[in-house]
Order: sequence, then structure tokens, then C-alpha cells
Amino acid sequence: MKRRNKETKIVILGSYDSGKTTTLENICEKILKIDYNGTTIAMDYGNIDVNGKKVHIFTTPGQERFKFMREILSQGLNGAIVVIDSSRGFTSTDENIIKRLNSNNIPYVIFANKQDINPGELDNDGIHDVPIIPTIASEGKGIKDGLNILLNLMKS
Ligand SMILES: Nc1nc2c(ncn2[C@@H]2O[C@H](COP(=O)(O)OP(=O)(O)OP(=O)(O)O)[C@@H](O)[C@H]2O)c(=O)[nH]1
Ligand SMILES: [Mg+2]
Repeated sequence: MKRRNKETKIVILGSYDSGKTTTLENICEKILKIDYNGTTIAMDYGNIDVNGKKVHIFTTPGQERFKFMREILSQGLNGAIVVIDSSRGFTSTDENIIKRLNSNNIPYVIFANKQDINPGELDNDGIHDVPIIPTIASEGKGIKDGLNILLNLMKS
């Protein structure tokens, strides 16, 4: 049987309304959204080509009641972006997401989003050795740089 080339999967995680869907809109030209009144209820999907290899990117719903979707979408992930709303800081949802990524040794970066509302560094108590990238997803700022940092982490 012919084996498929290994393809890469990145998942965008984070709390409700932090800017995950907007982040993906800045990465992919075309995305498929499954949402209701602007809030993600199942997922968004897009893909990009990185040096001739396909990278699949999924965003998850932030609402706590859709935790099961986050778990389904996080199966077999190679890397993750955790999008934080800097005006709210880390929520318990974010802390649970980060714990899970750490215990599974998944490479990830944190996007400190909505820097236009709350500029400056996030209070990153307890988070070490993880790149924190300031972003303004609604203006496309910081997203491509942050993605490149993650892609480099995934290589090593
Ligand atoms: N001011 C500001 N607004 C932003 C930024 N990024 C996203 N938004 C806005 O925040 C709201 C939520 O953005 P989404 O991308 O839908 O957030 P989400 O994390 O996908 O939300 P859920 O899927 O409901 O969890 C929208 O109104 C965006 O336009 C940002 O950097 N600054
Ligand atoms: Mg969304």
C-alpha cells in the first residue's frame, strides 16, 4: 500500500473571542468557517504551502462548552498557536490548553493579541521558554512573524 506523505497540522487555540479566526484569516487566502453569528462553533480550516509541503491549520471554538471540539481537533497536532486577548490576560481555559500542550511536548507559541487595546507585555507568570509574540490580528500585525517562529520550532 502506498503511504501518504506526512502532512503537518497546526491548531489555533485560546479563549472565546481572543482573535483565533481573525489570525487564520491573516495566514490563509481561503478559509472554511463553521460559525454562528461570528463565533466559531465547530472550527475554521485553511492550509498553506511551506517549502512545497502542505500545512493544515485548524482553529478551535473558544467557548468552554465546545471543549470537546478542541480535543477532537487537537488529535495528531504537530504545533499550536495559543491566542490570548491581552486585555483579559490568561484565562483558566488558556491555562488548561497550555498544560495539555506542555504535557504532550507539542511545540507552540503564544500570540499576545489585541495589542491595540492593551499594549505591553502579558503577565506570563509560570510560562517559560515559550515565545510570546505581540499581535494585532485585526490589522494583520505580528501574525506572519509569529507563524515563522512556530514553523522553526517545529523543525527542531
Ligand atoms: N481591537 C482588536 N480586535 C480584534 C483583534 N483581533 C480580533 N479582534 C476582534 O475580536 C473579535 C473576535 O475575533 P475572532 O477572530 O472571531 O475571535 P475568536 O477567537 O475566533 O472567537 P471564538 O471563535 O468565538 O472563540 C472580532 O470582532 C475581531 O474583529 C485585535 O488585535 N484587536
Ligand atoms: Mg473563532
